[in-house]
Amino acid sequence: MVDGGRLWKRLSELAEIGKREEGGVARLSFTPQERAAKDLAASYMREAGLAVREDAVGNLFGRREGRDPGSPAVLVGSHIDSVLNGGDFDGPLGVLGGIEVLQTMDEEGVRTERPVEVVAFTDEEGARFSLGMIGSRALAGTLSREDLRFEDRDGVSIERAMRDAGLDPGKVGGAARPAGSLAAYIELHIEQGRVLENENLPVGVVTGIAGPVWLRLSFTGEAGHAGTTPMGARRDALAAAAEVAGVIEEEASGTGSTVGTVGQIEARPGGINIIPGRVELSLDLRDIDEAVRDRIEGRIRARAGEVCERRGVELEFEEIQRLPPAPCSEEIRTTIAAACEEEGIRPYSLPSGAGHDGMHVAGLCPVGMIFVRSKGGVSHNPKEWSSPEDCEAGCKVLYWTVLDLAGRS
Ligand code: HGY
Ligand code: MN
Ligand code: MN
Repeated sequence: MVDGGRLWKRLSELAEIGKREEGGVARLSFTPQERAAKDLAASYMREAGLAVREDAVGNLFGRREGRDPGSPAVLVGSHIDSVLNGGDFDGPLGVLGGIEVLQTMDEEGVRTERPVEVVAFTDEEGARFSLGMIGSRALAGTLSREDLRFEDRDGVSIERAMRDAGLDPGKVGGAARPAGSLAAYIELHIEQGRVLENENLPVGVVTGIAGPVWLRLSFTGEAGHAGTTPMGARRDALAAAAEVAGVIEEEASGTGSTVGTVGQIEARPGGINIIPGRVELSLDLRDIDEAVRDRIEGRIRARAGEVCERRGVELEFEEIQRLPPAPCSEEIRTTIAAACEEEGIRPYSLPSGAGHDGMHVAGLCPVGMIFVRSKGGVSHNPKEWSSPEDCEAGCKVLYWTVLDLAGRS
């Protein structure tokens, strides 16, 4: 059966890569830290006896053949890139858990009908280029050359970062997997919420993944002298943005299921004695119900327009991404629930507020997710933590699920 000690040791080793002095990890896509993390994961894949390869966008795969090598593969995976101040589990648990399952199968001589692959997707978080899920988009064949124009804070585009990492952006189309080539995708991930902790459960069955809309709001007022411009004669872009941020919080709080976040704000010219003339603000708006999300988005757009009209500030919206909520496969949910019972765990279903690569892989095959309890629900924070026991429990549920999906022979 899976070796929870080996999984925990590998989680700890991977967590050292990109470790920041102030705590947390930073492994942004196409950086030396992410490269080192992929090299370490590749070494674990080889220890597990897997055939290791990388595709045109840097997705790292480990493959174990089945009795019927031509049959659609079961794909297990997650990501090892992180947010700017990430924790040790968001992503790595799913990649290392998948490797642990395949290594266990190899050590126990388990044969399956289908091939099984484990993947570490490139740039799930979008922390560097504000797009995200580049690897799973490419796998699903939905990553366009246009998408590669997104730039990081230093003005480096995805395209340039790929070239610097030795990849050819012109070949990203080659990463697409043909329809029918995958039988199922299953991801083990930390919950990043408090539901399982409140239910006193180590593991949960994910029902679906909330759909995010990411927008960039640009406010254009008029820069001016902080000392000589009367309050009534200003077109202060930052004061307008601040009022709109309050509107976002108020509207998103109104439904009980929607979440709205302003994660980035930039005021220019940025002098202490200059009234800001331009402000850019990000909006991350999500709901498991697309109609509710889009209704709230409409209300935010309307009210933001009124605020800016009153203040004499121009407002532009740029859409960065818009993804529908992704329901998990009923059949895979049933399989995961049976695996939970196999481990003596009460099956418990819950939605995912966080986005995951499965939202894109869902375009190719049925997807399922297994959640592991997060302490205090904390994530995207160095304090993110799940216990060794819960990680092992999640990996055991993943093991039974993969055996069922891959057809143990
Ligand atoms: O943004 C998300 O929900 C995920 O952590 N990438
Ligand atoms: Mn994640
Ligand atoms: Mn994350």
